[in-house]
Amino acid sequence: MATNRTFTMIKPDAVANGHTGAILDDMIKGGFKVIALKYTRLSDEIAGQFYGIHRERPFFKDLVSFMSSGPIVAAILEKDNAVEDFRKLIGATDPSKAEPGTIRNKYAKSIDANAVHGSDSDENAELEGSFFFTAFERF
Ligand code: IDP
Ligand code: MG
Repeated sequence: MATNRTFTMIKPDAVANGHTGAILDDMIKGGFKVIALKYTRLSDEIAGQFYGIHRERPFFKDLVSFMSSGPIVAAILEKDNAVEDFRKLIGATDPSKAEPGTIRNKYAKSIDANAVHGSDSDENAELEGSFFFTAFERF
C-alpha cells in the first residue's frame, strides 16, 4: 500500500538560479505539505552515499560533483499517494521530455542539472528522509 510521504531535494542548479521559492510554491500548490525542511550543502562523500545506488552508472562522478557544487534544499513532503503524485508533479528525468507545467519542464536545463529530486518508491522515500532528517526535525 502507498504511504503518504516522499523526499525531495531542490538541486544546486535551481537554488543557484533563484527558483527555490517558486518550486516550493509549486509543491505546496500541488497539494503537498512540508513536514521537514533544510537548506544545506552536500559534501562529495554525502552526495556519493545518497546516490550510491547509481555508483556503477557512467554519470555517477558528474552527478556527485554536481550535487555537491552548491547549496540544496531538502524536504519531506506529505500527501496521499505522495511518491507517485510527486513524480508526476516533477516530470521526466530529462527535462526536454518532461510534460509542460511540470517542475523540471519549467525550471530544469538538462538531464544532469534537472532542478529537483523525487523518491522513486515508498521504501526509498523513508530511507532518504531518514538520511537527512532526525525524528526531531519532522513536523
Ligand atoms: P530521477 O532523478 O528522475 O529519479 P534517476 O535515474 O534516479 O532519475 O537518476 C538520478 C539522477 O542522475 C537524475 O536526476 C539526474 O540528475 C542524473 N542522471 C540520470 N541519468 C543521467 C544521464 O543519462 N546523464 C547525466 N545525468 C543523469
Ligand atoms: Mg531516481
